[in-house]
Amino acid sequence: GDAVPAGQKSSWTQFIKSIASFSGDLSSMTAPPFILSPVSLTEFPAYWNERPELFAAIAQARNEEDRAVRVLKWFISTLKGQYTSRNESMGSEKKPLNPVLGELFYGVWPDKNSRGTSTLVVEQVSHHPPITAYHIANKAKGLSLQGHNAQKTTFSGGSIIVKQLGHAILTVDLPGGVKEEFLISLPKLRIDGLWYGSPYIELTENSYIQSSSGWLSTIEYKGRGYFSGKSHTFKATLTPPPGKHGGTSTFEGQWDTVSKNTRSGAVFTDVTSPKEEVTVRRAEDQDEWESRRLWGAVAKGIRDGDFETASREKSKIENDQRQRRRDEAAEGTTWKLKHFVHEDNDPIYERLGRFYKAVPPQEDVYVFQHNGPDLETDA
Ligand code: 0T9
Repeated sequence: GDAVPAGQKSSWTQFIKSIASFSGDLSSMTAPPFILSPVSLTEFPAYWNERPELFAAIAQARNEEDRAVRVLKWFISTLKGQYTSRNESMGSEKKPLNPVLGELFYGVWPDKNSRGTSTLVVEQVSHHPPITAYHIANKAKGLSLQGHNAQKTTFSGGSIIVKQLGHAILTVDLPGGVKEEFLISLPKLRIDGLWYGSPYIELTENSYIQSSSGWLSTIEYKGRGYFSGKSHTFKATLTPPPGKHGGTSTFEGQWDTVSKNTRSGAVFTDVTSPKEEVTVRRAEDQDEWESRRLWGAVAKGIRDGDFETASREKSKIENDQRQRRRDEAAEGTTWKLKHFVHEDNDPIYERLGRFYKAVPPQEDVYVFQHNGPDLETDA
């Protein structure tokens, strides 16, 4: 099984070798055409809300434990979109477009069956290294998710190992002005299938969801050949606040299909039904910094197999970026973020991360300024 097109075999081998010998920012490396995706990384935060009804359902919880269960259920149900959707839509994992500083992505999931409207604001807050900040809100349900993402990649045993940097905080508004927070850590990934030119992701090690109520989900990821013999396997353990006895529950199965409550056998997550992609304005109607308009000509080139046009248009964007950085340096100014403010320390991460001994013990944060476009009325 070799998915590398005849004319690109040597450039693919060359590309893999250069990954192997150089660990660092893969996003800026030039890859052979067949592995290019026409989608920018700024679109990826939309994966968090492609099951809007599961997100909204967090607001319907009866108590703290029930809320922690619903948050876990929503989280597990996003993994299929996050980590296998390129394989489904394009046949394999592909190299996304590397966002430029200031790139934006806006979207909405309209209200339906009284789940409320949810809105998405994404901004590329750093180019080198690439860092993407996002905010998702369902105002009617009092839910918001704020986070940022970066990656540290290494090469080992023929696979790319991706350590995700950054974290997400889910905030739930409770009656009486009380807020409950959930610190969500991000799993480590391994990209396999490289030699055959058909990369795919497997999740490894653990990730955590720590609630300010004290409930903690520990999610353990395994691939083929481990505890179930199937790929995309996980086991999640939900434990009560320190000092509270009993009440531990476990869930296991495949994050890309079905999982069950270990004790009762009841279905926990089922992502075999279609997901709901975010609604985005037509590229022609977008602002020039919005992802699909900014990358429009490059994306068209990639889709049409016209890689000469794609690479010419990509160079235009990169040259424009270089000129902007030179102008800023000459004027002694720096690029101003539009929707987020960077802070060196996230007090919520620090407070909640202590429960599970988060590494590192402190992280920075990009605080959303609540100045996104009026996406709710557009919907
Ligand atoms: C956050 C997600 C992340 C972004 C992507 C590693 C990766 C960039 C980051 C972690 C999302 O919530 C989830 C899914 C997929 C991740 C990407 C997969 C991938 O391959 C890229 C890297 C930078 C590459 O493009 C590697 C080269 C390529 C030839 C392998 C397909």
